[in-house]
Amino acid sequence: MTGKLPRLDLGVVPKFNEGTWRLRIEGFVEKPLKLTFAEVLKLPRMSETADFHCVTGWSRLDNKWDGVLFQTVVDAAKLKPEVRFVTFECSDGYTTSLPLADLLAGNVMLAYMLDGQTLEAKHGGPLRMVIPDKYGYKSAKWVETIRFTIDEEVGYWEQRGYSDTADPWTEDRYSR
Ligand SMILES: Nc1nc2c(c(=O)[nH]1)N[C@H]1C(S)=C(S)[C@@H](COP(=O)(O)O)O[C@H]1N2
Ligand SMILES: [Mo]
Repeated sequence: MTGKLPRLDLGVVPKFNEGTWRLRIEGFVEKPLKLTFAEVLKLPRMSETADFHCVTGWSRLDNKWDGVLFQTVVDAAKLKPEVRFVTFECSDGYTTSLPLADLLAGNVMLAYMLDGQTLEAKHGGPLRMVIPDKYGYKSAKWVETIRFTIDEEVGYWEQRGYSDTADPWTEDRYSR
């Protein structure tokens, strides 16, 4: 357990330029979207307190996140019925993907605040995923593109041997 939220990423912290930043929602959707940060802030807002588990062993309890329920984005984009997976592309070049079904839980969100403050760049600001029931590497920081797909696009760590299901409760760390 660690007091402060430790940091783990590819070593680059992308700069946020609000003028050029867009959240792209694409793939098998009826309504592809390209949202400015201001438009993201106007979406219905939620907050939750969730623990965070990194596959390398540390956890940090009671992070308070503010942002948008992932289901809100799903509804806005109007998915085609054949969608089964979701890929997240981040501005540091990181990617990860999950089954759509894992993202419809009431605790899966896009976050732009942590513990009452604007989400710092080092923790994924301006916008990151928070998926409390998966290992940290599924919670993409600096999300830029959310793509709804039929087949899974295997992510960065998952290509390098980490479990694709990433369930911290069964200590499901590595792919078998
Ligand atoms: N874009 C991006 N997102 C990422 C990563 C990364 O390298 N790049 N690392 C992941 C891993 S392995 C973990 S444990 C968490 C760490 O989040 P934190 O740095 O805010 O603690 O971010 C995840 N999201
Ligand atoms: Mo991690």
